[in-house]
Amino acid sequence: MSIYSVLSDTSKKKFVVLVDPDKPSDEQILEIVERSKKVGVDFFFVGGSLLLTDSLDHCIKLIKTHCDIPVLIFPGDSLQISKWCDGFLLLSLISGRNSEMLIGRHVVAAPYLKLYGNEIIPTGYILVDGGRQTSVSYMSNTTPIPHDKDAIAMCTALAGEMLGLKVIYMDAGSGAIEPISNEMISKVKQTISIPLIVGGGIKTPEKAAEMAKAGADIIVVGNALEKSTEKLKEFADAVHNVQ
Ligand code: 1GP
Repeated sequence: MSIYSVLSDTSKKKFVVLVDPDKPSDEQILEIVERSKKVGVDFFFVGGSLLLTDSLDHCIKLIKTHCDIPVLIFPGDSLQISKWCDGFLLLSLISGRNSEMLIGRHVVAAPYLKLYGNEIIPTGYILVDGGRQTSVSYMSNTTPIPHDKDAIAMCTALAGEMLGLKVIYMDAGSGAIEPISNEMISKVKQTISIPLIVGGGIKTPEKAAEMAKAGADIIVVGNALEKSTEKLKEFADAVHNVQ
């Protein structure tokens, strides 16, 4: 079964754990994997705005040798490519006007992605202001959509769908103070017919459930689980229990 066919089955909400390959030790990664298996985490996203080590391959292989949960690369730049992943979110940063992030880096990455045979998920990536400048907005040299400008987010997502992108990922950025509002999620969801991934600054299972209820098909959590995976089950259950 292709990754996209699972991603696009919006009949059941999905929960994703984001792993920054630089940060956790092998022991921590294995702990995340063991807990994730028990609670039915749907995917791992692996990547970061700026990696300081060449840990990407190692991290993906470690996860994959210990579980069957699909691993998708959520790339911070065109260096974050691996033949070991199950899928690759080919992000076009459609909230920005930096041509490198819209198409430039993709040109560099494309031959490697073809060589490795990764399943490509063409993704409309939309950054939304989460109350402070995040690594991703700084590194991508783009301005996020203002937090309360729902109409801009709706039209951006719609244009992404019309261009043929297969999923929309709305992100307040890792460690955002304010996650994306339920109103914006709900309006974007009503505007598009492709799956909607939402992440950035989601600190509690209750918030994750609220955002899934508002219309997010897939919820991504990174930071809140980095120091401790204690709440992983609560997060996964909170999202999975939303009808
Ligand atoms: C960031 O959406 C992800 O790109 C996750 O954000 O680390 O704040 O959970 P957090």
